[in-house]
Order: sequence, then C-alpha cells, then structure tokens
Amino acid sequence: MLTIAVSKGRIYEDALPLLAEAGIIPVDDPKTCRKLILSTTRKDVQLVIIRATDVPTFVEYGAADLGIAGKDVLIEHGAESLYEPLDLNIACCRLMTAAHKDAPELKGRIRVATKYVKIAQSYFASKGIQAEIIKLYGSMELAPLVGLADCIVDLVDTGNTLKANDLEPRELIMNISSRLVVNKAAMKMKHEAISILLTQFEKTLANR
Ligand code: PRT
Ligand code: MG
Repeated sequence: MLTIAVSKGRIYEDALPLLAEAGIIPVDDPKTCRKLILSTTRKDVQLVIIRATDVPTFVEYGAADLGIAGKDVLIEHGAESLYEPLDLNIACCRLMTAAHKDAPELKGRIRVATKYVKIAQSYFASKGIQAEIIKLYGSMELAPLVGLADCIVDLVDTGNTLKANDLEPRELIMNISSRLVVNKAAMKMKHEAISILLTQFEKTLANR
C-alpha cells in the first residue's frame, strides 16, 4: 500500500488531474465526506487528507510514503529529511513582501507579520534589514492596517487579497509551486511502486 498525504484546499484541486492520470481517483470527495483516509480506484494507493503545513511531518515520520506540499511549507518546515524528486508545477504563486499602498520604502528597524517566520528572518537578514518578526496564523493582511506591523510576508496569486485591503506587493522573495515529497525509508522499501508512480507523474507533466 502507498499512502499519499495531500491537503484539502487548492493543492488537492490541482493534484486531482495529475493523480487521475496515474489511475488514482479518490472514491469519496473530501469536500462532502469527513473521512481523513480516502480509498482510491487503485487498491494499492490511499490518500490521507491533512492540513497543508502538516504534510512534511507525516511524510518525514513515514505516516505517509509520499506527499504533495507547497515549496513555502517545505522550506519553512526545513525538509532536508525528505526527498523532493518532482516539481509538480501546481498551486503556483509568489512569496512576497507587501505593505500599505501609501507606506514609504521600508528601512531602519521594521516589524513584519507572517506565518513564514524562518523564511522572513533569513530574507531580511540577507538584505541587512533589522526585522522583528511577528508570527501570525492567518489574516496577515490586517497587520499593517491596524499598526501591528510595517509589512507582511505572504503568498500572492492574483493580488486581489492585497488590493482589497489597500496593500501592494513590494518585493519578490521566491516563486512557489507544489512539490512531490517522498519518505526516505519508503523510497528504499517501496522503491518499485514509487518509481513507477514518479515516472507516470513525469510523463503527465512533460505533456502539459
Ligand atoms: O491549512 P491551511 O488553511 O493553512 O492550508 P490550505 O487549506 O490553504 O491548504 P491548500 O491545500 O489550499 O494549500 C496551501 C498551499 O497552496 C500553500 O502552501 C501554497 O503553496 C499554495 N498556494 C498557491 C496558495 C496560494 N496560491 C494563495 N494564493 N496558498 C495560499 N494563498 C492565499 C494567500 O495566503 C492569500 O491569503 O491566497 C491569498 C492571496 O491570493 P490572491 O489571489 O488574492 O493574491
Ligand atoms: Mg487555507
């Protein structure tokens, strides 16, 4: 049995067509079904549905053999303990700094609100900017509006969320896409099954 960890939101939606090409079609829809383990049309493959930020943890400990996670989540988690054989090129976005549209260029000592504490720390350190990082778990956009922070570090796709809150994107930290990750022991123990799956994904991606 191969267990693949996926989060329920946009990564799941983008991953479905890719999984389907490998013959993996979940029997239930996680939007309407409360099951956390989903059987698929392949008897040898099941999905576990978890929070996006928990995917590296499940795969690291071997609770899932494979996982699909955003590069943002992988870097923030520190995923050296995982294999990352494939860029799936799905759920693409940009990790950026953003500030109020009327705010001047940020300098001196600044306060930054984000859920990406490690990434933000190393980004501002690399620029020689003294930043106090404030960890938030959501609604980062609010922080500059209420004086909690001078800027935020968050994911941007269309830019509509920033715009709706009078913020603007400032600097690109990195481009983000979702990656396939594999548990290191599983890569050895279940080598054949995993490499067949990798080849199937690679073929689908090459034809896109
Ligand atoms: O558990 P949690 O709620 O934290 O995760 P989730 O349910 O949102 O997980 P899921 O499966 O949706 O995956 C999140 C992953 O999708 C992230 O780790 C990214 O790798 C990727 N991704 C791609 C995004 C976005 N695009 C994105 N736009 N994740 C979040 N957003 C948010 C962003 O944080 C901001 O609030 O969308 C808003 C901005 O979108 P625009 O279009 O208004 O710019
Ligand atoms: Mg979400």
